[in-house]
Amino acid sequence: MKENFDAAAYVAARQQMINDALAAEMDKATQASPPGQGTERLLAAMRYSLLAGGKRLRPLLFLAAVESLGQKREEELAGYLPFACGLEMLHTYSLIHDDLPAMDDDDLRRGRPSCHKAFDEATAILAGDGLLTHCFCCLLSTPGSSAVQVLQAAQYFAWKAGLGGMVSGQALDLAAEGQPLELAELRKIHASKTGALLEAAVVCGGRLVGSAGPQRQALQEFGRQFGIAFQITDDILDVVGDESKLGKPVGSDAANGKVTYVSLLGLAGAQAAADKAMTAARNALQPLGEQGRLLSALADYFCRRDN
Ligand code: GRG
Repeated sequence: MKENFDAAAYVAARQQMINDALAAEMDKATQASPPGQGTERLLAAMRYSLLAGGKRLRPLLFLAAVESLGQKREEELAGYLPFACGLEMLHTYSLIHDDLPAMDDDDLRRGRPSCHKAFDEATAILAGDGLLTHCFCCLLSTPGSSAVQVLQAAQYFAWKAGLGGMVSGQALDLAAEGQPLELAELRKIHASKTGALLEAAVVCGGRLVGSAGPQRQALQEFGRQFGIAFQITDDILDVVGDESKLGKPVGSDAANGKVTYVSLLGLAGAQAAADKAMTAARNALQPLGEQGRLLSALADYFCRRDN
């Protein structure tokens, strides 16, 4: 990584690469799907949510791990884009389902009507299902690494996205609704619901380029701590953020009576907790030396975000 590294320019270039790959993947899937009115509507809803912007944080972290730990040149990243696309598909499915009336019941996502508002509930459920399942078609078609490495990374990701992480976290969150929560319980919910995918994105990047042992542990701890800092920043932005930049209303956590880091710690306390987690994330990367600098710069960039 160069001394005068420009994080904003790096992120913009990688986001472009990821967006192009996602659009190409959806074109390919459209060509291969059985034609008809039903699939046209399903694919339109999948595209609507997937190609609606978003920070592309999980694929960015994944590619950064591949790039720095595997010492890959930019042109070699093409071999890892299917995996990156799969990560974003799974994340987008979780947002579509989370916005449904039976879950968080949110009308806005990524600056426009959420999927079930733009289409209808049944189509939004199917669009989520389509993205969740197509994620694994993408992950398993990653040509950059050996078949064994790809299988092991995909299995790890499936666990973290499901019972070992996000889906269980969502279940814990639903069960906690309306209950008084302690900080430790809140951390546990978010470590699964939000943190597990972020952690898995980094670890899978490392696994695909052969990182193991202490390297893998460093990535895991970095992902875990960054996940905490990211979630706290999300809670802070829900209080002090700008709706036009966030693409969703601010104040929704308080309006829905949600326990957050801000409601438990206050704004200053939440900021201090985010800073502490970021320091721990940077420290976790120390054993990687120069190879940890890109991930550290990305984490800093996204914890100073305004959306
Ligand atoms: C429905 C199984 C299921 C799970 C949903 C991730 C999740 C679980 C719900 C999202 C709720 C939420 C807003 C959590 C806060 C942190 C978070 C994951 C924010 C959204 O991720 P970003 O900021 O979104 O990366 P973009 O749009 O930039 O991709």
